[in-house]
Amino acid sequence: MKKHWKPTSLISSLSTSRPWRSYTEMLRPEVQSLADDISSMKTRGAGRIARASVRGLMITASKSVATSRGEFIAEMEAASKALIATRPTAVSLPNGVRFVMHRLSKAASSGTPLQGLRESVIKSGEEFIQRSLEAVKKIADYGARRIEDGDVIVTHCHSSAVVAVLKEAARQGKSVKVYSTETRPWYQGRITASRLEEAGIPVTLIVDSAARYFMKKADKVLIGADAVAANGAVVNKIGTSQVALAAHEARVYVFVAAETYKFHPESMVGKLVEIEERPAAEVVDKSFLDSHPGVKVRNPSFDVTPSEYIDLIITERGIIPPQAAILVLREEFGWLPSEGGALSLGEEF
Ligand code: RUB
Repeated sequence: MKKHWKPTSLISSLSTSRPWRSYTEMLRPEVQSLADDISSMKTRGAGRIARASVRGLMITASKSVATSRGEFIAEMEAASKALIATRPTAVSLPNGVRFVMHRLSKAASSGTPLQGLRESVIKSGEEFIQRSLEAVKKIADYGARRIEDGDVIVTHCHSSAVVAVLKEAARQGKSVKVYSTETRPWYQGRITASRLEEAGIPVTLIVDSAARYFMKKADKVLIGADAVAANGAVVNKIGTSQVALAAHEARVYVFVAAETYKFHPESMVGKLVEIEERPAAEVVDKSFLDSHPGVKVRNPSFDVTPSEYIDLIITERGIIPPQAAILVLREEFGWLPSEGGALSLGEEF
């Protein structure tokens, strides 16, 4: 089944800055190594990095040797800043950290003693992780209902929410075939392909540039998200917007699987999602760079797909059209203060 469309654009900003090193002096070695794993993409995917960061806060709290509430809070804030700065695009990460820090800040202002503050971090961290895992299960359930028996699905990168939807559809007895783009330069498409293979779902790995070639065979595109903006635009792995564009041209549905903690609160006051730019050496090897000093290499890690190229966003609260993203944000965060548009670490998740 095909659909109608109209185009638009959304501007995003690019970042090459890596400010997180400046916060690391106060980090415990275990948390430092957890932050390194996120930054080097050993831990990757928006949901996983959010849960890992929250675990980083829990470790900081449980191993803290702070002797005063002030010292403890300073330590937690330094860890928060370092963790948030490891990867700038996935908004799940600051949202996860805020979830915990907001509860810490509330406990601190109500006079909770040091041990209670520690417990607050551990308890709210466990709650976030639990909610996050449950959200993926609900998305799998809601998303699978939108998959029809016999569907051919194109996906890009590796999203655990997408894999969960596909596995649930298969579990319900629906037969699906998947084209997984390999996803240069990190080849996350191979992870998707192997997860689907393990689940017995027929999968074909294709090069990224073959997405349009295979689109005519597809019924749906199913992708994950690193951030969802108030206007319904979706930020996901670089190349997603090209896949969506090819789907749009071929009138193939584009579905996004995204937990609500990937919705970007500051986008309600016009803040752009920062697009991470990663090292050139991820694209070509060092010997090429050394022997071709005149060649410039760019490596943006994400891109923005405007809402007009997206049909549905599958969240744990239900399935919404992208234009309803603002309603989800309002429900989660209320209206943000307009001045500066900044959300402090203490704001509600
Ligand atoms: C991963 C990516 C995924 C989203 C959603 O990028 O773009 O589609 O993060 O993943 P990277 P999930 O590999 O650079 O982290 O559904 O697992 O949260």
